[in-house]
Amino acid sequence: MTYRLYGALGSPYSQKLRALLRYRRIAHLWIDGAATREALGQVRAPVIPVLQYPDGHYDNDSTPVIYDLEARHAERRVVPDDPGQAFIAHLLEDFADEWLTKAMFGYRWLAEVDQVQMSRWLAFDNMKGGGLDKSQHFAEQFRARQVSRMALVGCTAENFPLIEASTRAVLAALEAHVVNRHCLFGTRPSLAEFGIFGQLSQLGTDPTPQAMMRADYPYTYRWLAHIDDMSGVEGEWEPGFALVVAELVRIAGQVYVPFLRANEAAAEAGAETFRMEAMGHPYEQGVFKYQIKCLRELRARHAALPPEARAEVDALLGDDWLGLLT
Ligand SMILES: N[C@@H](CCC(=O)N[C@@H](CS)C(=O)NCC(=O)O)C(=O)O
Repeated sequence: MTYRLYGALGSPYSQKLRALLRYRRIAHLWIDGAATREALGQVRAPVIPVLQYPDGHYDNDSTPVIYDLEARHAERRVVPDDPGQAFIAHLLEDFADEWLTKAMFGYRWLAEVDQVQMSRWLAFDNMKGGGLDKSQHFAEQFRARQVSRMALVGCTAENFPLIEASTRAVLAALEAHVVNRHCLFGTRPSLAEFGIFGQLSQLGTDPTPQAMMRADYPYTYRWLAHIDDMSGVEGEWEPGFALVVAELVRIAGQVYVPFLRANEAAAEAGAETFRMEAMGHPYEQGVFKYQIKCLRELRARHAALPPEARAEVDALLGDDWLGLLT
């Protein structure tokens, strides 16, 4: 039996894993709609994408699944051979999964035009027909549910200036790079490109951010269509850290580092919420346990770096990151 990937077009992490399976030429079926709801019953945390393996077992949470596929399939791996690059690729994938996702959720559910358009498309995707009235009824319920969850993930109007400023900085860095080459660590993609693509794929669909990308970052907008299917790409890792990698690490150092630090400190103090400043903007949110796990994993991977790679990575990370990781 082949892999079965249960997801949704409107799910950034589903897009991430689907593009990765395509690049790695890991045969799979893409399944969305009602069947996805059944697959959610097969896993502990009810989140998509859910991957069913050839032996029939199910798993989810895209990052551990990506590392599991690295161990099971030797061809076209997405973790760079160089340990320093492997660490930075993990860090950038984590930044996309845990911070850029706030742009994805914020742009989708803040403005009326996006709420209406996207709730209707997501209902349409989910129901695969079933009549307009029924799908629009479902759309309204889903819209209300998602809008009610915005504060939980920090996507409030008060926090959005920081989310937007950091997202535009990421898009500007990519725009300067993708006109020269599509990948970050040479001519083959790493898990970082798929993490970033997953979140930006939604900005490239939703009315407000799509217009922003087409107007201000047209090549990054088009780059999304390339990363979506790289099954025909044959490439190489190249040593060192490109300018775009240094820039993305710097931006993550400005916004994701204070976020992770404040979240951890609040949790340790038994507080329910935390407040921080970054890029000159305020940000406030409830404590999130999952990101404490992400921070611990970053620290463990940093500590496990061999000395030579550690020196190269630390030179790239700079004080912001080093102050948090060590
Ligand atoms: N860490 C998970 C996050 C997965 C996730 O949050 N998926 C969203 C859709 S993109 C979801 O299923 N949310 C649950 C919900 O909306 O109830 C991963 O990387 O796979």
